[in-house]
Amino acid sequence: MARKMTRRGMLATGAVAAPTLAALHEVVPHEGLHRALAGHGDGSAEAAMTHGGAGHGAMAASGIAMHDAFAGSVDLAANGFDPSELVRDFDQGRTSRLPDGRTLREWTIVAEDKEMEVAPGVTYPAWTYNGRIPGPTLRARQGERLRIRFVNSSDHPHTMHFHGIHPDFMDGMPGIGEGRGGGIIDNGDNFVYEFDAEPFGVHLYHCHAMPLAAHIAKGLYGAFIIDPAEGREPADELVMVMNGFDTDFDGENDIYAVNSIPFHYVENPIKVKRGELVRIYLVNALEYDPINSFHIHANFFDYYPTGTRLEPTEYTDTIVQGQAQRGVLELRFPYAGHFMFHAHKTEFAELGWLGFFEVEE
Ligand SMILES: [Cu+2]
Repeated sequence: MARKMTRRGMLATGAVAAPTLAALHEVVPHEGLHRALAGHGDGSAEAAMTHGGAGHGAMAASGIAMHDAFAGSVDLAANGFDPSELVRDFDQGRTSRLPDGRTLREWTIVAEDKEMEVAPGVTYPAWTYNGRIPGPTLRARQGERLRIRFVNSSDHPHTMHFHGIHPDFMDGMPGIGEGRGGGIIDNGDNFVYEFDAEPFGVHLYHCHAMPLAAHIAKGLYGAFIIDPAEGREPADELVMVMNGFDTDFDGENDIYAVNSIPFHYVENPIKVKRGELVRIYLVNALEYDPINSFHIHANFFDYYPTGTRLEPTEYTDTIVQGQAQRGVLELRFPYAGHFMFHAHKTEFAELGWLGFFEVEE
């Protein structure tokens, strides 16, 4: 393979003959795409760009074509989590009553190193919360007292940094609170984070050890939902954490997904009922790329940024999120059938951030 090609170039020329992602890496130098985008591409890259490989019209076809390049399946059992279950898995912890009548909600979160198959045949030395990526979707109600016992069983120091409102030494920030047992949590140590559930909305937690980008990219993040005190309208609720993996450690992502496994929801569409309210808690945990996005085909949704207000700010089919931005999407599907959703960034979709809803009667 003498000619340098981009990932996109391979799609446009049909050069992908269902190799594994690892093989794909050997023939698709990472810098190729970025050189092409910067105007330094070679002939094949430029040809690919001008022949519509990146066009929106080619999205579905190219996304599916790229899906073929990920042929095979990931050993979900070995990974220890299935995105089809994770998408509706909300961890309410265990509750008890405090003397003042408030609810105390508690979890135990263990950081551990784990080899993870992030695409067929591609293993990744991940760092996880409770053995999964994203970590458990922690769910509480506004005003409750939350207690998270964090155990660091990884070989590296980590923290849990929650987005929310709390005292400084509960912030999981290295250099703040070590005198009270907090701050950076060394391997083998543990710490109890405790604070009130405020404000309601969809938030996230992640490790804040340095170097920050590496600690997040390795898998240490999860969704953190605080329901309004009065609750929300009953709905079929889903959690989608947009993420990716830099499998060759060059500071750029090689695969993209919601809930970690590229194209998982193409092979296993998310089943929903026609006419039923669907609520998506969407979180962008993607490291290295400045923006991510979500687009639904043939439908529109109400969007509640950060989920902190009960009135939507937008009725749309596409939203953009920077890292750590998140929001609540509400929609109903008026038609039965298959409806695609994906990052409205072609490169991300082609490299795994693409799925389907299967709407049933
Ligand atoms: Cu960490």
